[in-house]
Amino acid sequence: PTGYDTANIEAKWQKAWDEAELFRAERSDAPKYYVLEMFPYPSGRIHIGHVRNYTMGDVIARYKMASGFNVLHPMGWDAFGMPAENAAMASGGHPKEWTYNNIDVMRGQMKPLGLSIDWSREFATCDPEYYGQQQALFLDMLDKGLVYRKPAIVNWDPVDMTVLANEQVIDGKGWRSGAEVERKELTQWAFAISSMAEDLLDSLGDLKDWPEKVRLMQENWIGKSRGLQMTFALSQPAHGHDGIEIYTTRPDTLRGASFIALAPEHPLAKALASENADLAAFNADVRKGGTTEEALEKAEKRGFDTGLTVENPLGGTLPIWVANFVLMDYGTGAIFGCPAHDQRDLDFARKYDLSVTDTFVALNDGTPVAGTAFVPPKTEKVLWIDQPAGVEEATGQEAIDATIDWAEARGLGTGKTQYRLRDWGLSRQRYWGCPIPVVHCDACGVVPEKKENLPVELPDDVTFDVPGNPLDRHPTWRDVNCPSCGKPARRETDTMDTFVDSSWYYARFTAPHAQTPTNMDDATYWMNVDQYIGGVEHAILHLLYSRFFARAMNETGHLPASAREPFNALFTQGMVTHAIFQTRDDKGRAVYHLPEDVDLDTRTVKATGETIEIIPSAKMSKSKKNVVDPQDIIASYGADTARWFVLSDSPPERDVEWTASGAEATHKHLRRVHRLATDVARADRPANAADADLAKATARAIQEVTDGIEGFAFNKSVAKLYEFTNTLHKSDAGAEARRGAIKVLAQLMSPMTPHLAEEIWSMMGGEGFVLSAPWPVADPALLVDDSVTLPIQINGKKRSEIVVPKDMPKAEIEALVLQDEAVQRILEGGQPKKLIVVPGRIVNVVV
Ligand code: ANZ
Ligand code: ZN
Repeated sequence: PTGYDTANIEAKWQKAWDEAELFRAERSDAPKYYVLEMFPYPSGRIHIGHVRNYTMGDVIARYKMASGFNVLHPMGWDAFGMPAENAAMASGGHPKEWTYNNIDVMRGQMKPLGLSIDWSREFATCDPEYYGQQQALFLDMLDKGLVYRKPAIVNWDPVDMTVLANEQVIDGKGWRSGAEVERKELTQWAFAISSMAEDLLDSLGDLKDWPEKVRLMQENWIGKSRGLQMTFALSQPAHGHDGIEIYTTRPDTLRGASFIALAPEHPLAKALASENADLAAFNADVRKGGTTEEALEKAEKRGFDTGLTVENPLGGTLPIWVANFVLMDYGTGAIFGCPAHDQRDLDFARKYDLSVTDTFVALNDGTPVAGTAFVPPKTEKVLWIDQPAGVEEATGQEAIDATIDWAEARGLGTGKTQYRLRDWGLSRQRYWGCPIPVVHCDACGVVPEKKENLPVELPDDVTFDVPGNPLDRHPTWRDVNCPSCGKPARRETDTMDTFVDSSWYYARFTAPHAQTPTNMDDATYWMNVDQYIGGVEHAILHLLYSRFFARAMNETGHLPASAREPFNALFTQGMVTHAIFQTRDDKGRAVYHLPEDVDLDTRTVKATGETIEIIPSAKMSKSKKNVVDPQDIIASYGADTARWFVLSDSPPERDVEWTASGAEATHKHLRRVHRLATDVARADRPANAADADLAKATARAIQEVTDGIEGFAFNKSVAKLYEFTNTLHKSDAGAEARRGAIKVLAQLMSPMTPHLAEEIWSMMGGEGFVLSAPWPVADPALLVDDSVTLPIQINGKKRSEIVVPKDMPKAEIEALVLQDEAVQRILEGGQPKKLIVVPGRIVNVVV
């Protein structure tokens, strides 16, 4: 077949690449380049958004290969997690089966895309070979104190019977079950990520090739602040407490203190509750509702007056309340409420009729801001009212610093740097995760499993008919002998948060089958990831956890120090969107229609003739019937069309809208390129004057396409390639020159449309694979633009322009100007009064 038969062409080249093991990465003397896209969760099918993500990585990988780098471009599966278990509960299957089936399906969809992936390195995080090494890493971290056990207040989903991570709590409800989340105290494993807060914050400054917004999000998440830890003496000692230690980041507002609030889990609150049934009931009630800041922000502020008071060092006393919005694991679990400047405190004070005292007035208009919960600006000067440290006109920051000094001098408290970042609780009461490799022994306590017994494998024979963790009710799995004393003991049944799996996979790819978490030689050669690509939804947790793990792996001897920041460059890509086609039913509710069921010319539903409403560029969602399946696109147009489309039109960081007409147009263009190459291959035209012009256009195409790829502006590269194809089409150059230009076109297209590029390359008699040919370099001499466009002004108004060689003598330019049509029309056969040529800039004609 001579036409653009995508199915054959693409299968042929994929097979050829495979057989040549073109993408297999081995250590070598060549400089290395590691490109990684965030690995997918095997949810079922690949999505067109995945196609965009992997195509971007593939463009970089292929471009770097052609540029002489030894490229590592791996792929794997982030395969543990609740959806597998939920599917098992819903349909009676097994999470393992569900997961590996999905992986097979998705791999099967991914391979036809022709990605330059080293599939020999593929793994799924649910492979015992992977998670066994994760367990080894866990034990090494345990050894170094980087993971430990602590009582923690967790989000408890009473329906799924599991602890939820904060981000799994949405509006106070479990993300899967939708049940109202409760707070529960459990002994949990935690990673000591906060011990690295300072380093994680400082090093952000070195990540020059990360998006600014991601660095800022990380910075805010780490949330460093300097505040005051201060003790308020109890007016009357109670339950062995003489005072209450609070933490504040705004000691400058101490004058506005109107009450003390304790977390329900605060030791004093608990002690009081033990003899006060009402308080006990209040505390129990507060446990309903998540521990996320968002949940606490939204929940109605509620409190319980303990009747106790503290002495206010500024005079008088303050009542002690227990309040639902104070967290036990932040600061000291107690605060002073300052209703004048904190919205939560203000809501609380209004509800319980507590005083509101202003501490400053704005300098500009002098109006007090009481009752608006306006926090004194840190960098703007204000006028303070009776400020304890005696400041008058000062910024918030100056007042904070002065108040900390003031409190320290009086022995009231000490300045303290605090991070919002809390240690990362990793215990999950689920089956489909990496078992935590420890044993509980009555005699020895918590004992690490011996490394030679790893992996601690998940049992296959589990049931999901009842909620809760199947590992807990397995008849035998828990029963083991203590690794220390040998007596009967119990296995830990908690598994690890699935974020653990994705926190070190990039390191494992450097030696996916090593008998240790990594192999230092391989890790040292391949790390760091030179270019990481993924969705901005992972900007905070996944990246922060990975940065922590890279440090932990360095401290446990699994990564070199140079890999403590694992990702040199990060790119966050936009989504692929698609229009939603909707009508409304008689109740005004939206009814969605599949693209193939509507007629876009008449904007109607084909079957009923109803007029459709088009919502452009919407996020794809099954329920809105606007999902594009890559498999359909590949079947009708081929992978190269899908790849080219997702790169064109929009800058990679922005969303791109998928349209049927755009896909059609893309395919037409590629077919045209194919035909052009076929014609050129056959043509036999002698060399001529147009050859030089084509050589210049080729040089410019090389330059601009390369710049586009280097600058992550693939859409610009694509646009240039369209233009270059047109130039080639129109060119009268000889056959030899055209063949040369087409070969370069194939090379420049190869990162985006690799199959078509190989096809053309071989048509042109190119040697080996297009990918193995060195990336073309533009001849600098051909890039110099040696002609200029001169505007022609007649009596001060621009009327025309001429293009002339840069070095054309004035006299020749003058002669050309006089022949210009517009000039001749105005001169009507006469001579101009004046003709002034400013070389390289402008021509002025005065008549
Ligand atoms: C007095 C005050 C006055 C506060 C004011 C704020 C504004 P960031 O800055 O995010 O770290 N806080 C302290 N511990 C808390 C806990 N365990 N649960 C809930 N809230 C707590 O937040 C620090 C501020 O959050 C602290 O400063 C404290 O309220 C509150 F105009 O103290 B502030
Ligand atoms: Zn023991």
